[in-house]
Order: sequence, then structure tokens, then C-alpha cells
Amino acid sequence: MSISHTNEMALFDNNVQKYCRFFELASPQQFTLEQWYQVIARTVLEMAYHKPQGKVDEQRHINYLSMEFLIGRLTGNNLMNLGYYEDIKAYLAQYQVELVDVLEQERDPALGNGGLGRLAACFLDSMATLGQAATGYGLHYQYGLFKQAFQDGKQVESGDEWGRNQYPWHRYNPSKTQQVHFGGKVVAIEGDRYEWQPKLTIEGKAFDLPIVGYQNDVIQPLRLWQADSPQSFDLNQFNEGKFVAAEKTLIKSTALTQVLYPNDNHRVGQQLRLMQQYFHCACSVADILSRHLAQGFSLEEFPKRQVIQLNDTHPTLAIPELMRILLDEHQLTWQQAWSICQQSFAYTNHTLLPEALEQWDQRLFKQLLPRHFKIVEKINHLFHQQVKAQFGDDAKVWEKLAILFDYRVRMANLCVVSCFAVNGVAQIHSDLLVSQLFPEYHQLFPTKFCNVTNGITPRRWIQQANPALSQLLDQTVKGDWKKDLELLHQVENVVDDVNFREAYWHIKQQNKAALAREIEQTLSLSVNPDAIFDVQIKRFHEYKRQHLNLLNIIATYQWLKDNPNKDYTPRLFVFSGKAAPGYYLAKNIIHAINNVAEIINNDKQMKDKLQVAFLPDYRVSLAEKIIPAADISEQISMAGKEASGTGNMKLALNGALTLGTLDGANVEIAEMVGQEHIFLFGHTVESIQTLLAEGYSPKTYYRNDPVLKNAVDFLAKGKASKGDKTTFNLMLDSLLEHDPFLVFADFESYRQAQERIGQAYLDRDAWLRSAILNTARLGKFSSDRSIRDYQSRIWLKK
Ligand code: GPQ
Repeated sequence: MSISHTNEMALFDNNVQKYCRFFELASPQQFTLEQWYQVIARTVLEMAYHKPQGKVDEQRHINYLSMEFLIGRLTGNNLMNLGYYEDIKAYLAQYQVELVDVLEQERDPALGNGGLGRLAACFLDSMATLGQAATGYGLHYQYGLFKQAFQDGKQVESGDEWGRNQYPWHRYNPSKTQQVHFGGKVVAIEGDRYEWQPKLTIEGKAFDLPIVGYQNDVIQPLRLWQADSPQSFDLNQFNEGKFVAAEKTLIKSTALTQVLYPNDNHRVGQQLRLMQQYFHCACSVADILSRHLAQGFSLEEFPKRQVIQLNDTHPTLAIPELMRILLDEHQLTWQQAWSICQQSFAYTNHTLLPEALEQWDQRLFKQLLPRHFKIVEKINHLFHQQVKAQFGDDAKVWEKLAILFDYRVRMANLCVVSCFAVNGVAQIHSDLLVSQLFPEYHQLFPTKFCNVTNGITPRRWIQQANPALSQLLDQTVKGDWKKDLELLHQVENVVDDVNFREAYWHIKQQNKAALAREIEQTLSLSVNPDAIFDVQIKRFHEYKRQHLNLLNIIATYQWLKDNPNKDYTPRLFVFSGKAAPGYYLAKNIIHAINNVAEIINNDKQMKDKLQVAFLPDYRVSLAEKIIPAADISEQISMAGKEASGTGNMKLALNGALTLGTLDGANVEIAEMVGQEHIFLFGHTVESIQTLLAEGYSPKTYYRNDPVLKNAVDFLAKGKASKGDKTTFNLMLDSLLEHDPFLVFADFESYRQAQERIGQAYLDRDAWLRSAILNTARLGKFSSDRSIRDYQSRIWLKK
């Protein structure tokens, strides 16, 4: 036990003994693992607040508004960041208890869908670690992202009742309760001042989770709002039943934060979602303002002291909400209020996909938020004057720039007009944001746009997920790489050191063996630990092209059947990921992968050569097990569609080589690691433009490439569906008729890249060298660097 922690561990022991009496046990020996988990978490939470708070920079307080925070398990992470991990591990040893087993008891709080939510979690970790004053604001969903299981190969969903009421890391903070109003009407008072007479009021209760900085004693809240009120409300009262086809009408107020909408990169049109969004914004803005005023600052000082960072457009309503409070409650003039808002809000865009850009039905918006609608109308009107001044009265231009258009409220446009900064999440994405989505806005506001490439926290994604690699890096690197990931550059110096190389290789093999055990346990599939572990783990979406991966697997299977004696480097293809419950085509792809896996895994000729493992219920804790074991990281989206990706960074830092298109952050990964250490393939954004201009016909590829045709026909002829030729029509018709994400166009190039991988793996030394250089050269992708970029380019920009 480290000297500095002796007192704290005495306190810890004291608490353990107290709980022991509390549970009427003779000795802690009798605790179940679940009890250990609860006792450790609760005790450490208390201990954390006993320490003097570490220093934070309060120049500007960052209020990070996000509908999703995919935080993952907190216990191990908090123990590490607080510096208690080793002490508590040693403490438990006296009771023959393994800390890792205790940590497995924690259910992941799955309060997000995918990359966007996980990014928010990494950013909170980095802000605390860098001492950037910050509060995360989200929702305290009762059900997180649904649980996924497979039945006959098909995804089935069930509710994720994650136990928010027993969760040991959060505390209810009754002094922060807020009131949120909906519906009703507005009455003019004077000038821009109105009185809102709402129809319904719901209470928002605050639940705080501690975000612990890495060994700096900084703790900041992630404040999650929970709707609570005994009242029920009738959704019909806002809209005479016109918007609620898919929703129940009589709803308990608590339903507002009952469930996370399971959509990723896709907008939701439902009224309850709009209410959720406003609830989130209203609680958060009120909290931010009251904190600001309680510190003794004036409203004029608000922009100097606060930033409200909008994680995509989901929290856009915070803008008209702050306007409303400033105008109606604080009686500021429009100019004063607008100036405060324009200097306080910043917007991060996470997608260019048109189907993901939020637009709300104007009537629904107006009925639910009549005062906010008036405010948006005025913002829109004043902006129109500005557009006319710049571009003349050009209807075509206005059609693109308007906030209100065609009876819709366009949230991205409201953000660009109102915010002082707009950023994309990787260089290529930020460039496309300007050139494709917002070119006229860029002409109007050339200095608003910038790039901040995403990052990941090395504390969770190396230290916690890959303890063996972490230890090797501790021994190799001078200075704490966990605080400054660029220090990993030093690893370049030992890339030719035999001992280091052997240790690095050994760690990867151990991690693969551990994943093999997990696969055996979950799928009863015994896999070849010496195969290339080729991993695609992410949400299922056509643009991410899991079906491109699948078609190659089928083609490989067919080739191996025809050429049983030819050389082939054994592969294990690992998939994990969920599809939105209403996204039938993505679910069809999941079904196809499972059925093909079943055939291949049961074919004795394929044993130890070609295997497919689809692990159900992808979540943060499962990612932590898969990532350290990967040899190949599949990042194969259609170029221009993946804004950044962050799994690509986690995998490459853990020594997987990327098989990817020039999309999102893959472009920057390639730049950092060097062309020789990454497998690039496929069309680029530029070559896609040419292809589409010439008229793309997927059928031509199908007809001209017998390998592609055979793979497609395997599914079309029912060979993976017991003879039923229609099972995969959804996917196949889309591919053959439109192929909107150019799967066929990239198929051949993808096959060639896979071929190169098979060859490259045979040269173990060269492969290992590439893997090590991936770890050494990707320090840029720490989320600490992302946060520093936010500071210098947006939050604290001079
Ligand atoms: N992203 Cl718009 C999501 O995870 N969900 C969404 O609804 C939207 C974006 C992702 C995006 O697809 C990835 O490319 C990014 O790396 C990630 O956000 C974080 O920026």
C-alpha cells in the first residue's frame, strides 16, 4: 500500500466493516461480489469528496449539452483516476477476492447509442483531467440503449432496465430541481416581452455522477435530469392527435425520461422526443444561469464566463430557451439577449447524412413551444434581412439558408446562425461541412467554421482496457503517457528492440486468447487463436457497410471450398453492433451475417481457417474486451459518410492495423502512421463524384465480376436461409437496384486489400513493426488533444 494512501485505506477498511455490520455479516468474507461492488463504489465516492478539490481553470465554464453520455462502467475507471486501484486490489486479496471480478458486477450505464455519446464521455474525462471547468448535462434515462440478443440469427431487443435507482455512483441533488413548461399560449406584454401561459409543467430532478480527473483530484458533475411529477399528460392536448400515430396518448410525466431513443445517425420525428429535447435544454439552461448568477456575475458577463457547447443539434432548443429567459424574465432587449446568445453557444456537427439532419414540423413545434416559436420566427426574419443584404433577394439561396422553410424548423440552420463557432469532427468532415453542407453560410460567416478532430481517452481505452500493454508502456516511456499521449513517440526508439517486440507480441497473443475464451463462453465457438482477428465493431448502418465485409467473407468461403489446398492465412472475423429497432435493412444485414456464420462455423473444412463470431449486445464493456485483441480494424464506410469514427482510433492505438477507406479520421490516421502501416482501399470522395456523374450501375459490377456475383447469389439462392430465396431481399434489392453506398463499386478493391493483409501477416516481424508503430504514432488521437483544440480554437480563442 502506498504511504500516501495509508490513512485513506484505513478509512476504507472502516467503511467496509461498517457495511459488514449493516448487512448483519460476521465478516466481509461473506460479501457477495455484488455487495463488494456496491460497498467499494459507495465508499470510494465518499472518499473522493474528502480530498481537497484539485485546481480547475474557471476562465470559461464549459457546459457540455448532450442527449447521450455513453459513460460505460465507472468503478474501475474512478479507482484508477483516484489512484486507489492497486490499494483496493491488495485489500481485497486478503479476502481472496479479485478486483476484476468485482468490477464485472457493474452493469454498463448505456445512456447513449454509439460514437456521439461515447465522445461526450471521453470529453468529460479529458476536461476533468486537464482541469477545464466543465459540467456535463444529459438525461437520466430509466432504460438505456436496448439489449440485443439473437433468435434464429435475427436481432431481438429487450429493455435495458439498468438499475438507475441502485446505481452507487450517483446522488440525487434536490436543490437543483427545475420546472419545465409545455404548450399553452403566449400573451404580448411589451416590445419583445411576452408572457407564456403554459398548459403543462413537469419537474426536472438532478442526478449527479462524479467525473474524476486523472490523478489530479478534480471532480466535476455529469448532471442528468429525470422527469418527475405525479401528473399524467395527454399528448393530444398539444396537437389534436395529428402527430401521435405511433405514440400512446396518455402518458405519465415520468415517461419523458423513460427511454433513450435508439436511433443513430437518423432523425426522429416524434413528439415525445421533441419534449425530451426541450426538457433537457430547459433544465440545463436554468441550472447554468442560476450557477452563473449565484457566483455574483451579471448577465452581461455571461458570455465571458460560460460556453454552452451543443453536441449535435439535439440540444438546439437551448438557444431559444436562453433568449426567452433573457427577454421575458430578465427584460433584456432583443439586441442584448441576442448578443449574449451569439457569444455563448457553439455547435458541433457530427454528420452530413441528410436523413440525420433534424427538422421539426412547424405546427408541432408551435403547439408545444409557442413562445420559442415566436423567437425562432424573429431570428429567422432578421437573418433573412442579412441574407438579402449579402446575396440579394434570391429565393434559391434563401431556400437553403432559411431556418423556417416549408413548414419545418431546421435545427442545423438555427445553430449555424446563432452560434459563434461551428466545428466538424475530423479534417475531411469539417472541409466537406463547408463545401457541401454550408457553403453559403461559410460565405456569410467565414470565421465561424473550424475543425476539431475527435479523440479518445487513453485512461479508459489503453490503461483500463489493456492493462498489459499499459504496463509495458509504463516501463518503456519516460513521463506519464496517460497524461500526454504524444510521449508514445518514444516507442519508436524500441521498435527494433527484441525484448520489447516479444513483449508486445506476447501481449497481443494473450489478449487474443482472452477474447477467444469470451467467444467460447458466449457463442460456444472455439476459435483459432493464431488466426488474424479481423474486427468490425460499431452500429449497423448501410453507410458503414458491414455487408461489404460479409460479401468478402462469403467469397472467401466459396474460394476455400474450391481451393481446399491453397495457402490462406486463417481469419477470424469478429462482428459486434446493434441496429436501430426500426431500421429493417440494417437488421437484415445482421441476420445475414449470423446465418453465414452458422454455415461457415459448422463446416469442418473451415475449422481453424475461416470463422465468424458475432458477439451480441455490443456495449462499452464488451468493446474493452475486443479492442485489445484485434489485429485488423475494419473502417470501411463509403468515403465522405463517416464524420470521424473513434473506434478506429481505439483499435489502432491498441495495435490493430486499419483496413479502411479515406474517410473520417482514417485520413489522419494514415497521415500519422504512414501509408506502409495501413491498408487503404476503395473510392475517394473525389473519385465517387466522377463515378456518380458517369451514372453508377451496381448491376454492371454484378454482371462483370463473377466473384461478386457468386457471393451475392449465395444469399439470393437461399443458401444461407434454408432455401428461402426471399430472406435477404431487403439488403439484396437495395444493393442490386441502387447500392446507395457503393458496396459493389468497392468490392474488388476491398478483396485486394484483404489479400494484401493475408500476405503481410505471414511476415511476423514486419507486421509486428507496423502494429508497434500504430501505437507509437497515434498519440494525437487522445481526447486531451481534442479538448486543447476546443480551448484554443473555440472556447478561449483570442
Ligand atoms: N454519430 Cl449524427 C453518432 O454516433 N450518432 C449520431 O447520431 C451522429 C453521429 C457519430 C459519427 O457517426 C461518427 O463518425 C463520429 O465519430 C461520432 O459521432 C463522434 O463525433
